[in-house]
Amino acid sequence: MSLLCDGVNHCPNGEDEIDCVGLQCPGSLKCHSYEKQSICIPINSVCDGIRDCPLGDDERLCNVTCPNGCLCSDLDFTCNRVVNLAELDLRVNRLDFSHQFWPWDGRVFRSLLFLGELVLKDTSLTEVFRGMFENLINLYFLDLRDNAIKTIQSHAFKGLKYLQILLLKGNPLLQTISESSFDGLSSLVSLDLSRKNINDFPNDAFKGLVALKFLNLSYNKIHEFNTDISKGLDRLEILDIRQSGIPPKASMFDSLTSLETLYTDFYVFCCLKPPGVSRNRCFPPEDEFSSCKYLMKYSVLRVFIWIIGMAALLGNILVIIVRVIIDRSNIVKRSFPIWVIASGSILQLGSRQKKEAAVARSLFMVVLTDFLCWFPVGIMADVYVWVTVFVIPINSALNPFLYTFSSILKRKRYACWVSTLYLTFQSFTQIY
Ligand SMILES: [Ca+2]
Repeated sequence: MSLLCDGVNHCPNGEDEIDCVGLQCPGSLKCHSYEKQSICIPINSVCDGIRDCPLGDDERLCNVTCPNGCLCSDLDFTCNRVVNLAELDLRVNRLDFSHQFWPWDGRVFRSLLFLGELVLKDTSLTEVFRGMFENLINLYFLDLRDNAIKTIQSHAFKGLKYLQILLLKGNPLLQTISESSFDGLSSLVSLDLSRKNINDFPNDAFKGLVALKFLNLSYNKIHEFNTDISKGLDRLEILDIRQSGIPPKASMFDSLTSLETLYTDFYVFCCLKPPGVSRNRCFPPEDEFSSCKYLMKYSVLRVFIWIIGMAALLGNILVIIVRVIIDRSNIVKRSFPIWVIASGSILQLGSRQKKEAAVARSLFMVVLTDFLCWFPVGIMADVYVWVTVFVIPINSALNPFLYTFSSILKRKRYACWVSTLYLTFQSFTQIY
């Protein structure tokens, strides 16, 4: 009774704080107001068997029996063992069966009209079956965390029209959501289905969630999310599908007319966002490399990314093979300053130096192509996708050809020229 008119909402809808203006009861009990009457009764009238308050508040919490194995604070029961539901005080407000193995053999909770909070955390629950809680019509808080739930049957939460908070975290085995699983939860505001093993949603999985504002589907293995599944989520404002496995699909968000914030892994989802989601409320945000206009439109770009990327990869692998396995003996010291190359003094070097100068010219070409590829990027305000796809990767694709393979070709030409000279010399000696 001391919680009445104490400035804190203890009842789900704050009934304990209604019509409290001017009601001061120093040293006595404040009754629930009735027909706008403010009534105080003496403390010795509490639990005296006589109904003094108009609504009987003074006799309500009397003779509460605390079940064996439970700790009770008024009508808040925390039980350390399984109790017989039939023996529970029907006026119980809060039940906590955390960490107890509950015999979940298909039984339904008996009618507990005053039960507002039910905690079934870590109870080895494997399935939420149809109508399991339907007699708990005033339940507003249900905690099912850290269980082994694999399936939520259809209409599992039937009758819980005042349920505002449903906690399902820590159920990694959950993979089956049935049709109309959440039907009836017309007051539920937030639903967190993250970090489960959910593969699929039937078309009306979210049917009845008319007040839902936040839906978290991240870290799942969902194959599809379409307008049929999201139909009915008219008031959804925040959707999180990061690492959910959901592929992008045209018009996938069309039925989410109130959506304001969207969390995804790729910017491509932001190209499909409904108009209510502003650019700065779609994540990840757009950057220089993400563009709906280009990446979505031209599949040829994606093909060329692969071709140029594979050319660069193969070229560099061949260079490693040539240099390390075949041409190990030819790895000589070829370090000299680039300014020597650029100065043009290479023309005046000796024969051995001329050989090195040829290598230096290859190096110079490498530096030049690096410069030409990156120079446009440096001066452009925005890096467009065409530059990203074609110009920058050319740099890494060209290097092995400019440096290693050109020197191999030159060496082959040199060997060919020497053998021709030798054959010519031999034929001369045979004639004379
Ligand atoms: Ca009384």
